[in-house]
Amino acid sequence: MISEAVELISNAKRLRIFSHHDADGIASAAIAVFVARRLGLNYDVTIRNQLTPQDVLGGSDVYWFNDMGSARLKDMRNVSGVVTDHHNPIALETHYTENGNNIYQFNPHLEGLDGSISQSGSSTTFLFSSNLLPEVSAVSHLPVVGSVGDLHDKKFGRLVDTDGEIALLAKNMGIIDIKQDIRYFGRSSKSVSYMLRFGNDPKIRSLYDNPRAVADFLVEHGFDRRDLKTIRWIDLEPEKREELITDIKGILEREGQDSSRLTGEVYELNGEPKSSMVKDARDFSSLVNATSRKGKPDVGIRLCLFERGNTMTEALQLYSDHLDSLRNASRILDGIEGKSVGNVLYYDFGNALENNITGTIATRIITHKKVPNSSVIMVMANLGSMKKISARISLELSEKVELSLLFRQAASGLGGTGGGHRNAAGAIVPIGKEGEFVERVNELMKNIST
Ligand SMILES: [Mn+2]
Repeated sequence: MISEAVELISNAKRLRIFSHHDADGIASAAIAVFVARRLGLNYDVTIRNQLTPQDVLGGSDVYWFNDMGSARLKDMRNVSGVVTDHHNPIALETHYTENGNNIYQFNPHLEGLDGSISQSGSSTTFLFSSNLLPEVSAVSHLPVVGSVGDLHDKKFGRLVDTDGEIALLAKNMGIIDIKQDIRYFGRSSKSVSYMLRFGNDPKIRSLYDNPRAVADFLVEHGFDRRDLKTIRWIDLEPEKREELITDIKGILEREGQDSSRLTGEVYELNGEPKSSMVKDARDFSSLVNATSRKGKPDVGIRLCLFERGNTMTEALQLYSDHLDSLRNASRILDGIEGKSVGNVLYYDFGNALENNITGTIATRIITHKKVPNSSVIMVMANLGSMKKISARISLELSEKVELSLLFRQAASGLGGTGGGHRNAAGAIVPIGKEGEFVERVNELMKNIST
């Protein structure tokens, strides 16, 4: 199967690369672009939140869908190409030939792996690409960026299975460094005080969202008050990091929390100077993600493929704009009442939220608000005549529930579509049907827990 798929791409007169709009998708697109360039193919790239009906109609070109496509196989017509995805697939064939299609599908779910932990979209693209072009290992940092962007390191405190193996390859290639360190977000992009204030896995109860307590803690550890806003984790000497980690673990234990989650594997890009805001792979992924959310995914792709200078300047501006959007959304969120139907807690922003950050906001709510482990968090926004819905559930609940299947089931019959992962899913339904969608999800949840 792989050799047929390799042949199909290699011989493409025109290659149409499609990819998802998050960091994992952009990293995947960058890998595909790297391959297409090296093979001298004529190609173009389209970044989508969701594939349009037009995208799946096929034609004489060869298609390569990345970090998306598996949920839409049954909508495809006369498509010749490859799907490298890790979202829950709607058809389990590696060679999908219904409806005039000639599609090779590579997806960890077909190998018995959990696509939400073991193998990201960019890892899937990378794995397939290594058959097309061995030199693709030169961009083996990209699956690491994509995997941490999709939070694949969250459950075990490190990347595992295929994602972990590719990280090791990137390390052996000298492209990334793997370290044991604090796992809070922002090692190279935020101040230490920001990290301790908003670090949430685990939350330091006495410091969480408590700037004064954080400042006192850091001053006690020899920090100058004037540096608190600027000094980053990555600027600290190893001994200082050790000292802080030991003391934070002590606090966590006194607070009765699992301190082992504080540290784990972190990934640094060797090509970035230490002063870089995106030395840390997770910080890099959030920058790449921001370029795409702000409508400039090409900037993210170029960053992935080592362009710096003006590209970096533009990316940093987009990142700052993206943070403004998120701050705005948080403000609106504070003024909006979540509505509950059984275990579903949902927030409908209508037109008040950019519809490409519903997932980001859902992640924020489940991470930062006090919500029960049994809740399904949904964030909704208008998308033309449709309602875009993004949902998150806790890792605990996702042991029992495959949210993507539940969303697919709830949306079908309402004139909508749904899909995604075990713990993070999305749906689009016609405006006016969202109430019914919530009811259906709640009913389906009941069947599972009883
Ligand atoms: Mn992905």
